[in-house]
Amino acid sequence: MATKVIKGGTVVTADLTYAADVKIENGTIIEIGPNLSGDETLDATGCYILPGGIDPHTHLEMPFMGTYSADNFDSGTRAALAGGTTMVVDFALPSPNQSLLEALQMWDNKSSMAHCDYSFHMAITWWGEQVFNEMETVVREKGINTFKHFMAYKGALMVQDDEMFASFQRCAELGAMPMVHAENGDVVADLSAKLLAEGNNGPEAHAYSRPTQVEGEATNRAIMIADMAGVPLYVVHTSCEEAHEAIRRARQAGKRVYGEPLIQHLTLDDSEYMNKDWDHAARRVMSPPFRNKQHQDSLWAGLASGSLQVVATDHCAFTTDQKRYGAGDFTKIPNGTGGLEDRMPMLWTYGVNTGRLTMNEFVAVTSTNIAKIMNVYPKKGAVLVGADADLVVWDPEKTKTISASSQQSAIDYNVFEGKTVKGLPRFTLTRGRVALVDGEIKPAQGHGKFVKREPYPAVSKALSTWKELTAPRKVERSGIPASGV
Ligand code: DUC
Ligand code: ZN
Ligand code: ZN
Ligand code: ZN
Repeated sequence: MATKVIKGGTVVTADLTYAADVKIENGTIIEIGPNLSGDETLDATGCYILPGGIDPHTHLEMPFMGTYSADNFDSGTRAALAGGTTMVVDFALPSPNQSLLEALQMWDNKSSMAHCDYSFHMAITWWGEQVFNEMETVVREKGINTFKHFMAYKGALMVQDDEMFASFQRCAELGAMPMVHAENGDVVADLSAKLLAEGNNGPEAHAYSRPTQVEGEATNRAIMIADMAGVPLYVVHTSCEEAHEAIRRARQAGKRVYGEPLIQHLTLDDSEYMNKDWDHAARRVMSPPFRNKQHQDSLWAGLASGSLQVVATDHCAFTTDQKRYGAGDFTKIPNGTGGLEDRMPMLWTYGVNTGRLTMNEFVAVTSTNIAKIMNVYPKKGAVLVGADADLVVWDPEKTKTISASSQQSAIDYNVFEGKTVKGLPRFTLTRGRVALVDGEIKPAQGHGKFVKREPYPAVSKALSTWKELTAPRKVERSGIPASGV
């Protein structure tokens, strides 16, 4: 097998920075050290060699709000590679009463176009004996160890607290981890109806309908339910201090709770919704909505101090025409924004270049932490001998101005339009294959492979049955002497 050497660069990992060459064979890192040579050389002079980014939160070709998100696994993974991301994790989303395995098959079909590696989280969008049983197959045979729960989108994706509690307990015994979209869906539905009745039908009302308390309440509730189920918890798109505070407090109390701010929430604020141009504001409608500067500061502080662990995108891109489904009724604007191509350069520019994050913290929050959380470290998220050669040769001097006219994403705008970034990939490698050279994509549809993720050490001993879960049973009493027992 031909070998490649990345030469003359500085390796930056979550914990170390050192000068070394990196040698690759057969998609794997085989040697790291000085003065290496191989059949092919990639010049990394003046550059950092980082583990490829992992975006654990994307929605590619997702059926949602009467349409499909516009980026599929082709354009989505091209966007990822263009920005230095070498693995995406998407959400398989069963429709009501659909089998989890059938939904997984659908996502499996869509992902055959992927240019980089990928994995899936399974969403629990309804509850019943079939879901309970299929969860075991999903974990033990399909290699998926995370289950997403929507606490919002009432009447569509939302699950009730009792369903969440049951599913979390099932996760615990399977060695899987629940994830939550934490917003109180009942309150959102109520506020939305009131705003519409008052004649507030524009995109700014979307933000009014989802205040930070809605997120703080749901985050606290999910944390407590996870604690009662005895399972860790991953909170997606943490956007505000109320949610961050709940996560911080839980972690301080020894609970394994993780928080994931998005690059959009870190760098864009709620003034975007006040733009007089309807399209401008609607293009930025996502849930949770953008917040004010104080909340942004809280998220940056969380990343620096370790109370928040991951930066993702929730990449869920809709064209302007799709956004216009919500003209006259903000509740019908498809929720979602893009970010896959821009996450790493934006975080470097606004995090590392400003001194808010060290380079090692940058690697931790874009790659290594989530690889560990999802149990795929060190295959992914590492620059180590034996790890997949998912690597980025990062040029800290390279600049560009973000523009929809030059992006990989299929949509007609970019929420970061006009922002100048400094720090971009010179090369992106996916399992040793050079997929980006100086801004130019070398596409290889179908190169991407599904990455299996093994269960975490199970929290409880034996698997329960549906009958046991639903039968009347003795509830653990916390220290209160029970009379007559
Ligand atoms: N939020 C979005 O903005 N889009 C997709 C789903 C979600 O939770
Ligand atoms: Zn969400
Ligand atoms: Zn505009
Ligand atoms: Zn999402």
